[in-house]
Amino acid sequence: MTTTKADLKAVAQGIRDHDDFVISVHESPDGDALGSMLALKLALDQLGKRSTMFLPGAAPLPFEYRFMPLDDLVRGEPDKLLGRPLLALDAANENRMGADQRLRTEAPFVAVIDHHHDNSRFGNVNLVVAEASSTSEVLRDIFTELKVRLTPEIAAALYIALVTDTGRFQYENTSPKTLRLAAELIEAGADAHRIFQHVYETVELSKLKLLAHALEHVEVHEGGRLVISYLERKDFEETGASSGASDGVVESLRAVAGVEMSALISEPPERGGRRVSLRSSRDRLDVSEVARAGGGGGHRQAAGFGSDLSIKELIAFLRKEFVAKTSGEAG
Ligand SMILES: [Mn+2]
Repeated sequence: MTTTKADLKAVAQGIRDHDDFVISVHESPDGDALGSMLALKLALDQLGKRSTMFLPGAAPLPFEYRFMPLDDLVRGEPDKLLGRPLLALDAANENRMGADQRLRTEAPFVAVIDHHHDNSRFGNVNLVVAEASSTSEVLRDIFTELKVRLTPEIAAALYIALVTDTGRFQYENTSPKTLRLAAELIEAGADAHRIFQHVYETVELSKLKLLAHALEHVEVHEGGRLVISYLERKDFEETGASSGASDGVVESLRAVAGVEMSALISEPPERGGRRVSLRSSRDRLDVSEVARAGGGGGHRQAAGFGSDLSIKELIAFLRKEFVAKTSGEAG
């Protein structure tokens, strides 16, 4: 039995053996984090198991995900949830789960379910499938193991995760398995067009204005191979945008011809410090290495880290790292 197959069995058994779970995901949650969390909650309901969805911090959810049925989501301090078994989704390491580590340290059992290749495997059982497009794709296999029926609600939650983490099925992580899963979810009742309208065509004007600020701040380095922009707290204030509204900016920068790495430095209005998001547009550059050098992590083509350095210092750091990672190559 391969490791992954054994890990799958172990995680499924851990879910069978426990009850009254906390399900949590990484800070600044994306569609995969939120969709996977909701799908797992609904699956546990179906299995007759109690669970509570928890998200660290108080920042509003990104606008495009507010249509999701997440009314039961608990925010803020985890005090009332301590001592319960923890199911950690889409989080490459324990620090991604927020500064307060007690949910993990006081849990009698921790299961990590993820697809980040650099996952630190911080659970008692860990199912980390680096080839999977998304955590939702990993969850689908767990559901099969646990004989969870794909209801339209579970299918929709998994589909939201799948479509967003694959860049609408265009990123490198999109495999035949991904597309077969998408078809299966639509057959099970996920309304792909309605989800598209909610996630991609319900944009707040403040988000577009924030993008305009980011485009004004664009800096081009290394002959156009590195593009960096930044959003200061005042950019969020002037546009009225929340921190989630900066999602997607770094992908817009990557799309520029000749760009090998794009970076966005932002000052999230809801908390202190700065956040750096990185994207690469080619195979040879692994931006998760740059992110790790900054104290974070992620995927080869999408990664990030938090920092207290100034914007100027961060730009210098990114330039140095980029040159170090790409030197020695022709062209
Ligand atoms: Mn993910």
